[in-house]
Amino acid sequence: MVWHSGVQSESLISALTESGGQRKVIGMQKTAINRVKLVFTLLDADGTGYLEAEDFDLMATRVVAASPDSGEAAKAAMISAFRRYWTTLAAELDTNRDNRISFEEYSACVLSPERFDEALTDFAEALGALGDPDGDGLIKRHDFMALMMAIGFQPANIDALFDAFGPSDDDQIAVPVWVAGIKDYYSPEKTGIPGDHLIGTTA
Ligand SMILES: [Ca+2]
Ligand SMILES: [Ca+2]
Repeated sequence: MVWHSGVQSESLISALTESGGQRKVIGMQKTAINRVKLVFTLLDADGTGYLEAEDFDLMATRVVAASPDSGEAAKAAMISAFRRYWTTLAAELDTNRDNRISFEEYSACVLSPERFDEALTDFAEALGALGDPDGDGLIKRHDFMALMMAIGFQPANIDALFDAFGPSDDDQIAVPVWVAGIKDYYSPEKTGIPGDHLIGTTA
C-alpha cells in the first residue's frame, strides 16, 4: 500500500490536535486511524491527493460497471448516493472552500461522525442493493468481490472481510450485514470491526 505523501499517522494526529480533538486521538486505535487513511486514499479515486467531485463520479462509474446485472433504478440510486456523499463531505469538511478536501480537512470527520450518518446510510444501502442483483436478500462472494475491487480494495482483504461476515454454506451473506459493515467501516469512531480486515497487514 502506497500512501500519498503527507498522509501519515503523524499528520493525522497533529490535524486532530489542532482541531481540539486530542482526547479522541488518544482513544483512537491504530486500526481506526489506518482506516481513515485508507478511506481517504480510496475516495481519492483519481489519485490527485485531494477529494473532489470528480472522484465520486469516477468511483460511481466504476462501481456501477462492476454490477452489470443490476437494474437501472439500483444503478441510479448508487450514482445519486455517491453524489450526496460528496456534497455532504464538501459542505462539512471543505474548511478553506476550495472545492476540494485535503487529508487534513478530511481527518476532521472523526470529530463529528454523526454529520455524515444520513449520507452514509444512503451510500451503504445503495451499495448493498447493487450487491444483490437478483433481489433475494443475499450477496454472493463473486458480486461482493467485484464491487469491492471497483472501490479499490485488495482481493485478499476482501475475501478476509467476507469470511469475517460469516457466510452461509452456499457462500453468501445477508444484505443488512454488509450494509451495517459499510456504515461501520466509514465511521471513523468504530474500532474492532470486521472492516478492519480491509486494512490488511501492509497499512
Ligand atoms: Ca482526487
Ligand atoms: Ca478544501
